[in-house]
Amino acid sequence: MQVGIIGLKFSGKTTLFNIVTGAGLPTGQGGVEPHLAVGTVPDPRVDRLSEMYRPKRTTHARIEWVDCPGFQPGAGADGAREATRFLEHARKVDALAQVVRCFDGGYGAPDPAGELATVSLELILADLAVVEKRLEKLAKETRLKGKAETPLEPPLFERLKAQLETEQPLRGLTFNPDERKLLSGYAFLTLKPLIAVLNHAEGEPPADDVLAAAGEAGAETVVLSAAVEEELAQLDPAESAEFLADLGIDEPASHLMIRAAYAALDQHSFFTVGEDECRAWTVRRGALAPAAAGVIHSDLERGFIRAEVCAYDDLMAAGSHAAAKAAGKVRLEGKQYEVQDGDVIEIRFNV
Ligand SMILES: Nc1nc2c(ncn2[C@@H]2O[C@H](COP(=O)(O)OP(=O)(O)O)[C@@H](O)[C@H]2O)c(=O)[nH]1
Ligand SMILES: [Mg+2]
Repeated sequence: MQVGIIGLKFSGKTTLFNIVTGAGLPTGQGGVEPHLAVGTVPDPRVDRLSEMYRPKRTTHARIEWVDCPGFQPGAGADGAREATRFLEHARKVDALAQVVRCFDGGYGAPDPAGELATVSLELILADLAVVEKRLEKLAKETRLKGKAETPLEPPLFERLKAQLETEQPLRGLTFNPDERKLLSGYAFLTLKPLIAVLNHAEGEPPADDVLAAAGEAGAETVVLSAAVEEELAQLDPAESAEFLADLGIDEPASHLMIRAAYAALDQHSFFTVGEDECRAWTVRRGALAPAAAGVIHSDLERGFIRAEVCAYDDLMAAGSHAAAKAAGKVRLEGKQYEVQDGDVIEIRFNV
């Protein structure tokens, strides 16, 4: 799961990247180089499973974060080049997290709603360019062959064009499964889930109209104060928890970001356990058992026979796998089983 941190220069992207990955990069540079780092997803359930099984390895789920190049709108040729670089990196990720500057910080009066609109327009125009190029190709194909190879495609792309021309993101449209399939190869930016990250000055929560604009722009809204949290993240956990409590912050920014990423991408976790490894895996909500098996290894999906499933809570209540089994809490599930958050799963397969 890859999340791209995007936004204008000096909005706090690199500061947020440091918080979620511990990368410790310098901030305040207006840097335009992309950075990639992996952040682990803390989950106390994995730790407790590990206490129960005492495996050689304990592996938490991971999210890859990309600190995408920032850009400055209307900055001439340099600005255009920066925007192109930003778009190139944003295209590769699964979800976008736009950092919005709500603090002054010496960069001028903040304009959060304006920043949201500016970045949104940049993404819309980039998608529109792709759609127009495809429509030109389809028109040529139709001229040469009398009809488009995939008759579904021209009306679909006309619909995309109409949406983008009214400056609306593509995620506002609904698509049937055939259309989704046709679109899957294009990596449209405005189809990616967007997390709006309101980066505000400590003690100055965002105003209602800013929250409303963020809610309209994104699937998820996160409110944080990046500079403060970056400092706290350098303290030891007990100290930082105390400071967070003093500041009235319930949950550290890294946790808020991870939860928003899971929600935006509609993901949840299941676990595998054993002497070798206890591990958390991430899969789309609603995924069936074979697809979940495929997250572990393609052989497990291909040769899937059955899944032996025990809910995490049942396993903990029973105290051991054997006790859970004796209590009838371990089920054998087939190919149609929809994996639930917290399922402890063993895949039976044959290849
Ligand atoms: N006052 C204040 N400054 C911040 C906050 N978040 C980031 N900054 C500062 O703003 C500057 C730009 O941040 P940076 O993360 O480099 O922005 P980027 O260009 O988007 O990567 C740095 O000096 C940060 O310390 C914040 O919440 N409040
Ligand atoms: Mg930066």
